[in-house]
Amino acid sequence: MKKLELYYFPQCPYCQIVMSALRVTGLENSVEYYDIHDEPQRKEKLIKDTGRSTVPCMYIDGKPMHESKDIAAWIHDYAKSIQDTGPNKEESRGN
Ligand SMILES: N[C@@H](CCC(=O)N[C@@H](CS)C(=O)NCC(=O)O)C(=O)O
Repeated sequence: MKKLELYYFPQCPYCQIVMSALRVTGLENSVEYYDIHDEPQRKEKLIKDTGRSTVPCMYIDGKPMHESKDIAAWIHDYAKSIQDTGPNKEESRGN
């Protein structure tokens, strides 16, 4: 499984798009959530890493991805890859 970390805040409608994708794919419990309003140091890290302050931002194995639609599409692809190969095998796809 990949390490997934979502930087968000609950009232953000774009974050809700990502949360919804996590819910429908059953991945909502596979993510660490960081509310940037509760944890200002996370917002500082986000700006340092990406030069942007907007959420949602999903760190995938430490690599940040912005844009709710891109993140949601990635989540659906990832969920499918896990279904197709099993949770411990996705790293070996294509070998
Ligand atoms: N196009 C972006 C929009 C993200 C966005 O505008 N997020 C707002 C919250 S709803 C934000 O982070 N605003 C804070 C800022 O601009 O610093 C997406 O779809 O993810």
